[in-house]
Amino acid sequence: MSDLSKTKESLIGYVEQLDEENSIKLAKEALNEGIDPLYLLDLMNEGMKRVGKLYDCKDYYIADLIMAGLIFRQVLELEEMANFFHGTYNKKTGKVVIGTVKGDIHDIGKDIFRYMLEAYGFDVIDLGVDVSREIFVKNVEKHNPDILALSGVLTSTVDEMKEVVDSLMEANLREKVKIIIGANHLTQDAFRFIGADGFATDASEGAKLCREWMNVDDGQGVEGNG
Ligand code: B12
Repeated sequence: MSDLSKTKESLIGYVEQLDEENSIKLAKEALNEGIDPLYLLDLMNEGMKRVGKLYDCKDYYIADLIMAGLIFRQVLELEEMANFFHGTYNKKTGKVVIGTVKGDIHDIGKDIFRYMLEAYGFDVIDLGVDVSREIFVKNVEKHNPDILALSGVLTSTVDEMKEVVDSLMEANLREKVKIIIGANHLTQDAFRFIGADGFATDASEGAKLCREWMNVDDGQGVEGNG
């Protein structure tokens, strides 16, 4: 890449301005030139945060959030990105059930976390978005996963995450599964209130924690990701 800091500023700026064509073009070029895909996602995320701030200030509207989501999704689905995440691996690290909790339809962060887990050799059952506590309980019962992962980007999802944990307790399933919760807004206090086993504000950190839980040493479990 000719000038990484220029690429960085340009990409964040294109996402912030909702410039679909240039965001995707630059992301593709950067990937072809060898940028770390995870670093690229961080840059995209930074652009999204700026979009969120503009929405907060009422300079952007809901249609702009939709557009930002579409741009991120297209970058996530670039062939170069897919190759990074969907390397072939022959090792099953563990089983994870994942979903975005009820009331929330944001799924980009959840999907990034899922792709990372898959790249690490986890078998992931994705329940999608706006998932009720009953569906989580049913699927923990059915699949007997090592880990249940809850995503909730809206701050209002803290209560719903706690309800999911409580419902698992009521169904006598809580002790059978580790629970990780993830979102930008989560704090130690929210984590303690919810009663999960771990939390992360970043997908990479979360994936690292899941590997630790499964006793996977660093450097193992990923093959074919170049
Ligand atoms: C794109 C977007 C949308 C899109 C989502 C498209 C999609 N397919 O996901 C759409 C248009 C649907 C949308 C809708 C709404 N949105 Co919105 N949205 C955004 C925006 C701009 C980007 C979100 C995003 O994808 N970011 C990129 C990803 C990578 O980041 P992420 O999801 O946070 O994930 C990271 C971490 O959280 C973590 N992570 C996430 N999940 C998990 C799970 C686990 C287990 C782990 C370990 C980690 C992890 O890993 C990721 C990074 O590594 C944010 C702004 C922002 N600051 O994020 C607002 C934002 C989240 N939205 C917001 C709002 C208010 C809404 C609406 C209520 C607007 C409305 N009036 O209708 C609705 C809610 C609809 C609903 N019921 O869910 C607010 C939330 C404020 C709050 N306090 O809760 C934000 C912060 C904007 C703002 N500043 O006001 N939105």
